[in-house]
Amino acid sequence: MIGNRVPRRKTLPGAGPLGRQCRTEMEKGVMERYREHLPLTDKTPIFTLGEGDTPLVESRVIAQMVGCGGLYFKLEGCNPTGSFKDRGMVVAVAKAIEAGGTSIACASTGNTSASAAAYGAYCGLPTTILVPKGNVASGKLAQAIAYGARLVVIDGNFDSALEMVRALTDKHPVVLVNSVNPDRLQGQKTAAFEIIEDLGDTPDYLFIPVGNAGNITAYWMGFTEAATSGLASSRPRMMGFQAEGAAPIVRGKRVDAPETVASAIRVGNPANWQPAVRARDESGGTIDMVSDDEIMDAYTLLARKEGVFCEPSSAASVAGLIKAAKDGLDLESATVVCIITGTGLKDPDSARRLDDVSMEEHPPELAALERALELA
Ligand code: AN7
Repeated sequence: MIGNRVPRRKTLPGAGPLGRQCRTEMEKGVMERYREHLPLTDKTPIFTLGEGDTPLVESRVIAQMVGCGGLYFKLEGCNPTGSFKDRGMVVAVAKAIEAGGTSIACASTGNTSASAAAYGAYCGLPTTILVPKGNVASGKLAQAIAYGARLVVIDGNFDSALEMVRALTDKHPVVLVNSVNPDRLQGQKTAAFEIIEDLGDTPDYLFIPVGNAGNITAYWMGFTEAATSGLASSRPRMMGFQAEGAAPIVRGKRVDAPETVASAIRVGNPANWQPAVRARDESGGTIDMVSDDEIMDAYTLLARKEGVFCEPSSAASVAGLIKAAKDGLDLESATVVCIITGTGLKDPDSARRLDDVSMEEHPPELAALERALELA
């Protein structure tokens, strides 16, 4: 099969936010497309930067490795700022404007801040972001700077930055757009609808990285609503994965000094801890952990064998799948989706640290190049 995109059920093009006909679902954006499933009113401003409608790509190599009948990657890095955060941010910012908000703020391991900064810029809302010192991938910082956000570096970890921004927004008229804001999760749940539309029904398993635990909570909400409304016949088992050095849910207690190469999920006290545990238990799934080595192995495998370049945190879903298969999970007749939460371009330094990279220098002469490539 050359075109390995799953055929999407045909949906007739309708009018988008600008009142014109849209060629694609992506042009409509998450709010227009899923209007009746979201907490939108006549007063909610509807706009889009082109979020949602991300590809579901079939695996060739990893599917075989883990003995899986049907394995798909949901490429959330294809969202406008390169991560899944845009689905929720567009709704959170629209609701903030509807409520009369004039500025927004968040704490972030990087992707939330990039997304807030983009939608803040689009809507003309001053955006303040608090990031932990020294632990945000360079692409994400570049985005915050380019979009013109007020960037505050906190000499502490993500958990202390979140505490601070919660206190700040409690006290001042600034809207908090972290995933403790319920509108964020409402927007993020739309990814579950897309998976069901693409596959025709719910998958058997959903593998997903867990940091602050908002996304696993949002997917579970989406799958639950889809099953209740008859869009899907059942709900998947939710398989969440934390990094070993930042695995409070797995260990059952907060981690004061979380540490992992997967900086996006370097979280010691997840805000959505309890809802994530409910998603795990109600679905008959698991929340487990993977080591940094397992994460980087999956990261390399995804890029080199599947053509999917993601950031290390995103690879935690696939590392989790490989681990579960090794531990004996039988996936032969299962349909499995791994959420690839963010693009690899967010974190170029992680790619450059791969130690087996061959880079050589030659003079600009064909003969020298041919010798080097053993073609002459
Ligand atoms: C690529 O940006 O928490 O479990 O502040 O960026 O919903 O937190 C990012 C999280 C997975 C974990 N993959 O999602 C932030 C932030 C990527 C991420 C997660 C994040 P949650």
